[in-house]
Amino acid sequence: MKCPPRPGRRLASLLGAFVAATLAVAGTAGAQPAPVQASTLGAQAAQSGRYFGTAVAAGKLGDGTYSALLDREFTAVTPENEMKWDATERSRGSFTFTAADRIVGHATARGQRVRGHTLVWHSQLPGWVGAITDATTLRSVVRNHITTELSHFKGKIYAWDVVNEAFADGGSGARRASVFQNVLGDGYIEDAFRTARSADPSAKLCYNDYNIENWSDAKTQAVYRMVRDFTSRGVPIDCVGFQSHFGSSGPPASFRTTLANFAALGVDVQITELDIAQAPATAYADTVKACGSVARCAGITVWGIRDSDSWRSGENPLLFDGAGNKKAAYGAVLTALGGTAATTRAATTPASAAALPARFSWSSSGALISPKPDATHNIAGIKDPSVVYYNGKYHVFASVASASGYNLVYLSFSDWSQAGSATHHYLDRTAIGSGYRAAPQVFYYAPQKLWYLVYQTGNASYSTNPDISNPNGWSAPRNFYSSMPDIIKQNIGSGYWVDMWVICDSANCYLFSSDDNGHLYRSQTTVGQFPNGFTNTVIAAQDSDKYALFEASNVYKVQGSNQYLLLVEAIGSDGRRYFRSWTFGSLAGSWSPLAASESNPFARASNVSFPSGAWTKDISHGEMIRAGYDQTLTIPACKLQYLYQGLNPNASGDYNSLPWRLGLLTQTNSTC
Ligand code: G2I
Repeated sequence: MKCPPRPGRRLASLLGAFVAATLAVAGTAGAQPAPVQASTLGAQAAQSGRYFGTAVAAGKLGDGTYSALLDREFTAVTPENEMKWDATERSRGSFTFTAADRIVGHATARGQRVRGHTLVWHSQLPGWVGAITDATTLRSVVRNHITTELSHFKGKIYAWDVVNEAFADGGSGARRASVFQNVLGDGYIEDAFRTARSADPSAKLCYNDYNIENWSDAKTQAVYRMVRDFTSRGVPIDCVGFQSHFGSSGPPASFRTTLANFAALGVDVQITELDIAQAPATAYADTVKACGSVARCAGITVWGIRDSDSWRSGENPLLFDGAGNKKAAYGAVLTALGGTAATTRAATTPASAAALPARFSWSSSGALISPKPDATHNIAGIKDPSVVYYNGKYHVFASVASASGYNLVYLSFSDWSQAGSATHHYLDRTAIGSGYRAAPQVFYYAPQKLWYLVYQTGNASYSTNPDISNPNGWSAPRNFYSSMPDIIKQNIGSGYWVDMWVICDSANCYLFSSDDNGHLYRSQTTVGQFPNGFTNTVIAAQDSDKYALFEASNVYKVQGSNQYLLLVEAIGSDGRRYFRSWTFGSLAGSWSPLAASESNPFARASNVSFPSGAWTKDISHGEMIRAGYDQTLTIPACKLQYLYQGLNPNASGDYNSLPWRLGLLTQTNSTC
């Protein structure tokens, strides 16, 4: 929301004499009691919401030392060989799951998660599969293998390694030659993920590989490009497994960066087969810390329990010696398992199903971000946030407002508990300049490798920056339109042209805007022409009650589905701000109501619980925490989070001087 001021339905509360409002900040995040160190790997990892797992061999479950360590220390298991193709479908159509069932039964009886390993892999593949030369036959064989195996274990598997080691070693970044690659071509990986999602929609679906831990390696980059392509096109992938078979020097220095960069694509990351030659304590600790510093690093699996259980037993690479004694690396791991809280947001939603529920409920943080006035910025409110999670950090852009006008601010932080202490960079000190700038929207425009900041200046404007973390890198404002499109002039009445929003599919980019007069507009250009060429402006949605379709629209792609989500801010019968929602199948398509009424809102004070007394009754202009950060504006289908502006309910006075603060909603009725 923006300047200039205007009365809404909240005349009574907003137009009274200005009262200097003191905002009672309720329950700001942080300040949690220090956790007590647990005495086992699994319990310690659980303190930050992560699992700590091991590879398990069915044949060793009868070994008392082995199973005692397994049951005591680990909260997840991966069958080391028992779910592989040569163990499960030795001849075509004839499936055996006996050994795998033993492991799954042992784990589920003890509440341990199971990682399914692995469905499509060039190794440990029976000869009859490798001998297939006909694509139609092989495709149906692969689909049948995946579907049969996933159906057998349905509901029991936390995450599947759907495709394993599909990329070649060395500097080529090419796919590895295999019967799958050679006969089916690149599309086999995507097909495997789609088949897996249909067979067990409740399991996370991972791509798993080794030598992808060093960020600059060609193999890492190639896998990253594939995952980015998958997430941008809605191919169902939820996680990437980094096997992490390390030499004695441990993980590469860039490992944390690699994990963070993959996580920023909107997938979980997992360390799936960790072992380190000679098991140096610091190398293990470094690996664990890399995971602990990335919120979406869901857990760590070591590839075996005792050195004698290891596939590289000559290198003594594990946490227990052959007799089952803890090695030095064990203590280092236990200590390093502190780490920031894990958040896993991956969608596990079948592409065909309705991805979002028809009702929503939320819990809110207290006010997390407040203005930080300085000598030259006298600021009353911080508003209209846009946010992306990129490179291990949340990057927030927002309007800063006072009676003298609007400009923009930027802050970044790695965890919401640090949001309040982040430095505020005022963008009027950059080439963006002073004067009226408000309601920013940020995204990475992948085709040009540039960040875009879209905002309103009276026109729809934008700046670009090659580095989102450099506030001084933004270019001077440029306009998307030469002037206000005619259709807006004809319909705006006494409203204001506000809240520009860009989203692209693979062919076109769309620019949405509102007029505070009941109309949502949409213009269009091609991905190739963007940011130029926005034409064909149409009314995308309208309401004869302008307060019911007021402003602050967000449009998102829902990950793993064919749905788009539209949110529009409305002013309720009580004068308070809230959001209505609609879905649609294409960006230029027509909308169907989702949670679109005051009694069934997307987000309104009535479906939000607050920490200790509602610090706001308005749920106003904000941004979803996205699954990625590019121009497709992809959001997860589950566990939604929404950064919004709220306000002390007792505040009143000049609209531009109201003390808006930013808080975070977290969905509480997610079904996945
Ligand atoms: O190679 C290390 C790992 C790399 N990533 C994928 C993992 O699945 C892989 O695990 C290893 C197992 O730890 C070994 O136990 O995969 C090997 C096969 O590539 C496994 O070795 C096999 C032997 O080659 C077979 O001769 C043996 O029958 O283990 C089998 C069962 O003991």
